[in-house]
Amino acid sequence: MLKKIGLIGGGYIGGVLAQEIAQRGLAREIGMTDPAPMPNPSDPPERQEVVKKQSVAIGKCLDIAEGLPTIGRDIKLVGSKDYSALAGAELVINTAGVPRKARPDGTFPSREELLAINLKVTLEVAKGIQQYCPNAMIISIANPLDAIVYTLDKRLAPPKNRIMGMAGVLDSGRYRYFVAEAANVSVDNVNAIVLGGHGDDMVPVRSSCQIAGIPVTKFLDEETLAKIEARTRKAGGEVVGLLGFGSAFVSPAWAALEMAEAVIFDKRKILPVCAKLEGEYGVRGLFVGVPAILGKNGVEKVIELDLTPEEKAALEKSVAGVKKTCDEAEAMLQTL
Ligand code: TXD
Repeated sequence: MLKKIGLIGGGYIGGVLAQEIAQRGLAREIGMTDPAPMPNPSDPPERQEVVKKQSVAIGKCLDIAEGLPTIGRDIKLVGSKDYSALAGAELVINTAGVPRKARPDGTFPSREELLAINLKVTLEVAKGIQQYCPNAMIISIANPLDAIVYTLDKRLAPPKNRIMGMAGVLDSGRYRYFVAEAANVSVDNVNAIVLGGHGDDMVPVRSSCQIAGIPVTKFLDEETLAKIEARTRKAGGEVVGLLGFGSAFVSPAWAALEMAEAVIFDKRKILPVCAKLEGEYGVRGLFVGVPAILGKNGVEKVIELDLTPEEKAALEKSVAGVKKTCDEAEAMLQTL
């Protein structure tokens, strides 16, 4: 159990995180920060006064706190509109920013299209962490995932094992779920990993996908696997299109908590993590989804897989996409 976990952003994912951290007893204190709702300067002053007193973070914390006697947990919950609720956090999970949302015509933006708005938010987040919990381990979830982690790293420069992004556990979970469904076996039996950036070029690695230790190709034919891999790459968008109001939020929260638990309980669990690479997979200075051992020091070790030539080429393409978004982020940061 940690002394304190800080949650940056108290929206859909932040809400599930707080609820699950309380339920699982992962920390003695949860601090949640979110500026919402923000007064609109064009509203009448009376309305602005009302909004100033409202707070999603304080409200969600109070809601969960009032349920603690029912679930039998003694935990402290602190919410704030500024970043003060993060004070003393040993681990922070960042979800601050806007999610993808279906447009009226049913289309939706790519994760990369969120960059301009979420980059500004990320600069505030970095300041908040710097001020209130500069030594906290960081798990970042906000999109575009790889470029936001990269930006936090540029601003905060923590030891490279103490900052990571969550996407691979979710993307691999999606891959595993689709394989389990098609093969009609337990999700527990399916082992699979998705590498690369958290975009539509992510790389589901068929050569390391197994059912109870047996290669997946023994169970599913080429056509089925190709369809599953294509669906995995677009799985985030599938949920965005269905929900209409935003993006997936329960599965991403559970995925981040699998990472958090590996750290909190020093499990040394191998999970796909968006980690800073310094030569592994031929990549330097970028955050990319790769398998890594997660333990009390965060990213303890990046594991290099033997990939087929096709998988290697797919990973190179995905990394090129990550680099492009990070270069765009760098250029935008000059203007902010
Ligand atoms: O696999 C993954 N990494 C992801 C990432 C899977 C699904 C969703 N993913 C991304 O997570 C998504 O594209 C978003 O960028 C984040 C958060 O998604 P969520 O669904 O929780 O979005 P919400 O409900 O809009 O919550 C975001 C909250 C919202 O309440 C804002 O008021 C708040 O962030 N926000 C801020 N919090 C702190 N500090 C600042 N500056 C701030 N600005 C907005």
